[in-house]
Amino acid sequence: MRKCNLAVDIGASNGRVFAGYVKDEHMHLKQIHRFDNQMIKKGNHFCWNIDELFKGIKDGIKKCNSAGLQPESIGIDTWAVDFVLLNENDELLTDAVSYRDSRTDGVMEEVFQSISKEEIYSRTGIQFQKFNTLYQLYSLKKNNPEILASARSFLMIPDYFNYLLTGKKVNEYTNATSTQLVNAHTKQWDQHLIESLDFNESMFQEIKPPMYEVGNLRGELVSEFGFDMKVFLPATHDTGSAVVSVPELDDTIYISSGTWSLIGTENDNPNCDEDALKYNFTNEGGLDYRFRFLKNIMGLWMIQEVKRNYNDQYSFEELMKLAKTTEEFSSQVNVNDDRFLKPESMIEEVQNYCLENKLPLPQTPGEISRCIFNSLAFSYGQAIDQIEEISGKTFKQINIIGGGSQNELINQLITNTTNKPVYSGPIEATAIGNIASQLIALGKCRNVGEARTMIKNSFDITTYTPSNINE
Ligand code: LFR
Repeated sequence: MRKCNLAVDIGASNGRVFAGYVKDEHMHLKQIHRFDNQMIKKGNHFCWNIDELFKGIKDGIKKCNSAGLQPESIGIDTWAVDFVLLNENDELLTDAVSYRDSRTDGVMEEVFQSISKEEIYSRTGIQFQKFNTLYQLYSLKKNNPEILASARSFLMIPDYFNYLLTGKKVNEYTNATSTQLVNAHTKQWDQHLIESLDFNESMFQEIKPPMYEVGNLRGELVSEFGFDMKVFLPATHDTGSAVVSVPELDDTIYISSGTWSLIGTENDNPNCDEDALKYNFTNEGGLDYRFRFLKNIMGLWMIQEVKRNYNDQYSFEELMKLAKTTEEFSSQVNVNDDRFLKPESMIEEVQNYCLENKLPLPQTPGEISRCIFNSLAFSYGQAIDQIEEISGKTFKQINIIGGGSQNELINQLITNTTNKPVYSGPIEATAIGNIASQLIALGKCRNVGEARTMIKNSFDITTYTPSNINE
C-alpha cells in the first residue's frame, strides 16, 4: 500500500479529501472523495450541516483502503471565521451558524460604540467584515447571553473536526486570526479586546501554529477505520494553506480564487497603519508567522449564485463561454457591496444595482455573467493599485491560484486591465498547501521554502499576457 498524507479541504459549496505523496522530489495529488456542502436554514439562521460534513470526512478516510492508500497523517482546512461552542460536557451548545447569516447586520457599528475601529485595527490588523467572529460572538452575547455564559470551549470549524478526530481541543493560529480577536503583535488572544467585549475568556483554547501535532485518532475511530494516523494542523484557514502554494512570492500579487477572491501579498510583519485601514486591508496570520496582507473581493460566489438562480441549467464553463461571446457589456457593479453577500436572487440584485445606478440592464445569462466578470476584474485592478500605493512598490506579476484560476476569461481580463502577466495555477492550491504543512511536520520537507520549490516543480502553471478577448 502506498503511504500518503490526507488533506481535507472544505469550501462553501463542497468538501474534498485528497491523498498526497512525494515521489522523485515531486508532489502528487489524488482526489479520493468529494461531498456537498450547503447552508441549511435551522430556525432563523443559515447554518452549516456540521454532522454531514464530518460524515464526509470519515467517508473519505474510509475510501483510502480500497484506493490502496495507507494514510500516515491528515490535516483539515475550511473557510474562516465560523465556530461552535461546547458546554462543560463537551457537547454542542450552538449550531455552526454561517457567516452569511444576517445575525451580524448592524453589529459592527454597535461594537464601535464601546471600542473604536482604530483600536481594534491597531491591535489585530484584521479587515472589517461584518461577519468576523468578533461580531458573531457579540450578536450571540446580545441575543442569547445564557449560551455564551455556559460556553466552556470555543472551537472554529476545523478545530471542532480535529476535536472529533482526536479528543484534543486547540485553536489553530491562522484561523484564529480571522476572528479579529488575536493580537497581530503577540500572536495570542487579545485579552484587552476580549475583556472589553465581556466575552468569556476561558472558552478560548491555547493557540497552536500550523505543523503542530494535535494527536492520534480516538480509539473508536481506529476501530472504525482499521488504522490509526496522526492529525496535524495545516493552516486550517483555507486561504492560509492556498498561499503556501504560490510558486513565487517575490514581486508577486496573488489572487486566491474560489468562492471569494483574496488578493494580496505576503509580508514579514503586520501593517496596521492608517493607509492599510483606509483601504480595509487585512493582515491574516500565515505559516512561520508571516502575514497575508490582502483584501476580500466577493469572488465567484456571485457566479455560483447566478448558476443556481438559473437552476443549474448552465455549467460554469458555459456561463464563461456565454460571457466571452457577449458583445462587450459596459455595466459594472460594485462587487464589494454587502448587498451581494446573500441576496435572495443574485441575478435580480445585479439588475437592481444597474437600474438604481442608471446603467444598461444586463438581461441574458451571457450579459449577467459578463457584467460580473468585468466587475470582478475591475475590482482586482483597484485592489492592486491600492497595494502598490500602500507599499510604495510596483509588482511585476499576478499569480492566480485555486479553482477559479481555471476561468480563462477572468485571467485574460485581469492581464488586460493591469497590463501585468498573469500566471494561473496550481488549481488545487489549498490541498497542496495543506499537505505541505504535514510534510514539514513529518520532517519530509525541511521548511516552507523547500516545500514551495517542490510545488513549483510539480504542478502546471499557465501564462496570460494582454490580448483581445475574442481572439
Ligand atoms: C475563503 C475564506 C476567506 C474568508 C472567507 C470567509 O474560503 O476562507 O479567506 O474571508 O472564506 O470565511
